[in-house]
Amino acid sequence: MGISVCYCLPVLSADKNGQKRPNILYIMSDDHAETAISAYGSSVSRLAPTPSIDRIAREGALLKANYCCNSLSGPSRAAVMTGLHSHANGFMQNGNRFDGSQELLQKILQRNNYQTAIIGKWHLNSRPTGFDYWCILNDQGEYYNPDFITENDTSCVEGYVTDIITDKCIDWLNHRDMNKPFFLMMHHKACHRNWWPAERHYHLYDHTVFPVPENFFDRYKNRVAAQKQKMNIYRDMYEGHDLKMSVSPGSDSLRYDPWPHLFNRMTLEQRLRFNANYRPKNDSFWAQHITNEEELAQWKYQRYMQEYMSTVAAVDESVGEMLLYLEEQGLLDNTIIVYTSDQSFYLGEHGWFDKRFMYEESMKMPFMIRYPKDIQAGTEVSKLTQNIDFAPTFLNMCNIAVPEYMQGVSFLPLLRKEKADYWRNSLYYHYYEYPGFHSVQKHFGVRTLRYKLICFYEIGIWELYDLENDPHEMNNIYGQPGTEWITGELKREIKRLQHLYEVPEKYTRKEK
Ligand code: SGN
Ligand code: CA
Repeated sequence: MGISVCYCLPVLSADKNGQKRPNILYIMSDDHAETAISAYGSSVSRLAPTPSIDRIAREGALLKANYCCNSLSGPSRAAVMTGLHSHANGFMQNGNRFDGSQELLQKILQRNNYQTAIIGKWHLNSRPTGFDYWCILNDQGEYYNPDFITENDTSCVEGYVTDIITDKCIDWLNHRDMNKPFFLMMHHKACHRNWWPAERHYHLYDHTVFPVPENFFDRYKNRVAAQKQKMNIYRDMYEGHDLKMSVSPGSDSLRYDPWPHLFNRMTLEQRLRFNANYRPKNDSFWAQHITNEEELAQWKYQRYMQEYMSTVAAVDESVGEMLLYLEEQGLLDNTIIVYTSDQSFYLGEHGWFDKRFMYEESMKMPFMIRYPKDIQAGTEVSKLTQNIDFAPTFLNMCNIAVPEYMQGVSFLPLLRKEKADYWRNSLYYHYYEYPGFHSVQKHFGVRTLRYKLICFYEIGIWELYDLENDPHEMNNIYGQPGTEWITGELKREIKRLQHLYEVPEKYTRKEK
């Protein structure tokens, strides 16, 4: 790729017109489903609202068609920091080692006098670069008493991970250089598997019955790759590790726990409170003598949702705390505040948890942004945006030139509700992690405003969805009479995008 880096001369905290540069607070959680954020208005989120996260959208903009380019933690984080698709930034699947020597959003901001920091999940297997301060979780991190790694040491901090990250962020803000604008990436571990709630939320959703998605009992007709996955709530969740189910009535031992070290990290008191919470719940499960598979699947779904939404509750409190802090410090309006997640997540749609597929629930990325100077309260953006656009957008908002090599495009005009007839009508997606966790085949595809064409290229399977008539992607119409024209158009569009983004030949595949 012809990379021409646009280096901007370091200037003080004002741009060349003397305008004060905004701070950026970028809050990103992990695996937070769009349907679990009440600003997006789902029936699930109405039962478990997220008022603080919603406030960002209400006082700013809500992106309604924002997507990631590769629905997995490491690849999404790499795309955000580089403005590049996975093949171009080199981080294609979890476990890769991120090349921190390349140009990055935080480095450009640093050269423009920003003070930069990242606190929380990193998950890129190399040491962070471009940050004045970093304090990261070890790999996925732990919910209770997690280890934090800094430039100088690794230390275990007692407490609940979401709360600790919040405290660390506020502490860093309190001790920052007040003469410089800041860029803080606050990366929560929650609501990632295995969904351990904070103790104060142990009983939050005990009596909530979450609506079961209409395609919960999907049998994956005409969808070979979907048949092959291993992310089914009923079949693939670990009953101990994920669902905290006990081996028998009256027992505190969990049915199957492949990672006992997570429990071993707990203090005796934490462990006792954990047992005091789960034992009666598990005993009540045993007393129901559920033997029917469908009923058991529904029970597991409720347990999953109660746990998952409880971890969301702590994230929402954390966002509330950060907003309050900025308000008290008089920083609210001069700070670009973002809430997003590395990808969205399945909450029982198709019977699943996890992500990875190019289907809507996992390709989506919730995104809201508040910055009154550029964004009117209550703005909604429905054009197609993607995580590779974040870096260009932030630079644009800070009045810093966007490097030409970035593949993303600033969506600031959309946030400002400017006319943008030139805006893209399609998005490129590419998932690479196979074989791997949850057995999702490698695939690439294109999403337009109405259609989605996916190619599982190692098994030679194509899928075509008409999202207007089939929003839940249950009916693969690839190869059906009447779809020839649109299929041809979409295949040409995939080729155009692969050419535009310079996807190496080895990652594309000619039609079977
Ligand atoms: C862990 C999870 C998987 C998950 C991956 C990737 N298992 O391995 O379910 O798909 O992370 O998630 S766990 O039981 O160890 O939590 S990602 O968000 O980091 O990409
Ligand atoms: Ca994730």
